[in-house]
Amino acid sequence: MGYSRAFSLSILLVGSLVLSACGSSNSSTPSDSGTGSGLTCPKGGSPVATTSVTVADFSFTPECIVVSAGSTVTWTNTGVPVHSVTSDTGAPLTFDSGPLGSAGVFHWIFDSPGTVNYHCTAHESLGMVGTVMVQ
Ligand SMILES: [Cu+2]
Repeated sequence: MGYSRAFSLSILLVGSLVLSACGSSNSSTPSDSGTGSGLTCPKGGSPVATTSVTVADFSFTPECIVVSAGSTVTWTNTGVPVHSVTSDTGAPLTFDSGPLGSAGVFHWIFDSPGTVNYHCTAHESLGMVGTVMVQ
């Protein structure tokens, strides 16, 4: 009984991955799925190769990272205000840290290549967004 549901979910994830390449509202989104050296972040520039992101000062630092498939990315709230790490609508996968208080830590494993945009639910309007590029 649970089988067909799980199967259709995985199809949905694959489909979303394709759509996500053009899902950003930024004017210049790289449509290249990212092979090797030429990765460009949604806001421009090259992604930083790291699996650790600091959540503080109403931003994610580094804002745009690149990891290899299978990596676990760790976000740590080093500030005081509560934030979240929440995948964008249309991202190839769905995650949500929920409220991440001071010293809070969130982990997520990125299994499949692609670009995952995320945001802080409370502060997206302040530009608190980030990107994980998975190779
Ligand atoms: Cu926030």
